[in-house]
Amino acid sequence: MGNLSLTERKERWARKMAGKVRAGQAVRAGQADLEAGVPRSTDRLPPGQHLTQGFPILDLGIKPEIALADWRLEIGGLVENPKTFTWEEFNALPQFEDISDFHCVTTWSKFDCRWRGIGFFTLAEIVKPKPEARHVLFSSYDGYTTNVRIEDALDDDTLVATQFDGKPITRDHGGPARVIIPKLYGWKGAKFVRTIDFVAEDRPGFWEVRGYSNTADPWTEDRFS
Ligand SMILES: Nc1nc2c(c(=O)[nH]1)N[C@H]1C(S)=C(S)[C@@H](COP(=O)(O)O)O[C@H]1N2
Ligand SMILES: [Mo]
Repeated sequence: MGNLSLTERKERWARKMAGKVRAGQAVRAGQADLEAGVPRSTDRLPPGQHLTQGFPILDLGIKPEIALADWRLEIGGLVENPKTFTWEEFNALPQFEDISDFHCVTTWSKFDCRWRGIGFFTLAEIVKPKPEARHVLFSSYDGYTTNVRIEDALDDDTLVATQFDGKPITRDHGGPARVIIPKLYGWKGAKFVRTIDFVAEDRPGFWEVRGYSNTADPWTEDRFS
């Protein structure tokens, strides 16, 4: 698995936030630059996408209602320390905030989404994936599943978000907790996330078995398989 130290990840992430690298391919100006009037990069919209001002809602027609007392996040598979978090335990972990652009395969993009939650790298440091782990599978309270390569899950800006724009994520948008992987199309981010499994063999998820790309890179219009 990735062997970058936490500090190296934070440094890389800071460079992304300062608009200096294309981590997650979302080049953007940092807050200080914006205040100084430095123009934003104009190549933030991937090919075939259009910008939306709203925030569309996409789900399977089910928005599971999960009482926080019953909520659990179970992380297991090929890890040294499998762990099931309660809501209190989960929220006591170090918090991570990240602003990123969201790209849905149905062609809408939303800029500057401010997510807060727990960095995926923080979770990985706790459960300690074994070297055989190559893929990460997510499953959700609505029955949704999706799969990514471990390196995408371990990206600096991947997080399990509990807040959007300073407020708890609404049920419409996948609360209490949802996964955000900024550099991939939105379907790779499981709303209502319930389990995270580290595995050796890839296992296509809900949309992946229905013809969506396994890798889902918005910048190469990697939409369908
Ligand atoms: N559990 C769950 N997660 C999901 C989905 C879903 O149907 N169920 N839809 C995916 C798709 S296709 C997209 S584009 C985003 C949409 O997130 P939003 O509804 O907050 O815009 O969630 C993704 N995660
Ligand atoms: Mo989507």
